[in-house]
Amino acid sequence: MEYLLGDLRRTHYSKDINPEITGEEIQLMGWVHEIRDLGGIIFVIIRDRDGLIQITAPSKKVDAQILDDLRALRKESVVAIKGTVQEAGKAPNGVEIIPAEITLLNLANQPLPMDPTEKVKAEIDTRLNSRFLDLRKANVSSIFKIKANMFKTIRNYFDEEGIIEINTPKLVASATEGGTELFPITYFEKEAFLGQSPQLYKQMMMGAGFDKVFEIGQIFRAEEHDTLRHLNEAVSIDMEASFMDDVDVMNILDNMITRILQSTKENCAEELEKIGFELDIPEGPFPEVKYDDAVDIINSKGVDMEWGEDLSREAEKVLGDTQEGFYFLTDWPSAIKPFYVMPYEDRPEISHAFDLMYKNLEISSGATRVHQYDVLVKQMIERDLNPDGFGAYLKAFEYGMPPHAGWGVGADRLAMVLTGVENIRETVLFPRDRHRLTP
Ligand code: AMO
Repeated sequence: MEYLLGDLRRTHYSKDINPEITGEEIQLMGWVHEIRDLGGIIFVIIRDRDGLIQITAPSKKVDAQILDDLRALRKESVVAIKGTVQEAGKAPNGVEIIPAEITLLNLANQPLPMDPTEKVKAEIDTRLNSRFLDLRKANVSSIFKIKANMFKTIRNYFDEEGIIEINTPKLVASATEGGTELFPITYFEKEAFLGQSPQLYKQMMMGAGFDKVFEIGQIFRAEEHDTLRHLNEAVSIDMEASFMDDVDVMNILDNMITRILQSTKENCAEELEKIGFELDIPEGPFPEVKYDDAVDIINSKGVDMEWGEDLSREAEKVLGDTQEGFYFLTDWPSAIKPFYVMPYEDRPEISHAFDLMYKNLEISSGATRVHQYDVLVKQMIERDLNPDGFGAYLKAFEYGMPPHAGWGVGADRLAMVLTGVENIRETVLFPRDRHRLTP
């Protein structure tokens, strides 16, 4: 029989129960991780968000009713357990609970669609299909604790730098990052799209006089390719700052990433241990490789690449192999960058655009932006875009737009670096890819 919560309230999380509180009566809430019935003694391991704790019920010491209640439990059921703390060297946290009252709050069906105790390894698809169970595993939930710390560090850093958080629309009327990657939707009688990037809005906020802004939000890309680093819905950390250029915002990005690496190491030591990952913190500013030089390096490694092309996957790999970790790839050809990127004055075929790479993974793109109306319209036309479709954006460039620069970081890709996972799906609670729209 299942009971309601009623007056039952947790007094301790598993992590707060230790030999120092021996003898105390506590109320614990959690999931049944494991049941071992040895006849004369029953062991039940209870799991909560932060860890495991052992319930020990010797038949000589506890009521027959308690023993019956424990025997009736099934794995992954939710229970409230009242009991007394006792030292136990071999148990988790060096303690065990002698139970006085068991309340079954929710009984789990059996068999389970997957084993959340890490004993049986499951394929990523099986895991994602039952993601709520998969997320009960300490190594899996650790990834999200590290990601939460990452966002907290970013918000603290931006706050210190006077960068204001904004939220911009995700239902939009035009493309920003190339038309082929757009998800069309029906917006009443009009056609609309899911936003690929807050690019146009963060730039308009420069025209609004907000000086420095950031946004952490969903971006949607109708990417056809099914890779370990692409999602159709990702989270982007976007920054834009007035009266700054590409070099200024690269410094901000470098500082932010370094802060995140340090804070992960400091605040998430336990989580890193649970996932078995050693995080390296690089010294000094990230090195810079100019696109011109990258082309030479890539060709010298036996991968053909013409000047003016985007890097192929092979090119990213061989270039990444020449680098220790993070590096900036700068001075990209203007023609393969979006219309809003500022070309060099003295060499307009290259632009003030950069990518931040981690080995062969692109983490961020950014640039000095075009802030002159005429240049912006010209660059749209050169890219076969109709300026009429960008009326609301262009208007902001006619009435006082400061020079500005910014970048966007793929939050899920950055989380891959922090946790060492190879598949981006591992860093997203409920990933959206070419084949997955549920759960
Ligand atoms: P870009 O298109 O390079 O630039 O995107 C910025 C960063 O977002 C991440 N990203 C993705 N992550 C997972 N799956 C995807 N499909 C995906 N697409 C992008 C990457 C990438 O580096 N407006 C510019 C940014 C700017 O200039 O401010 C933009 O969107 O890590």
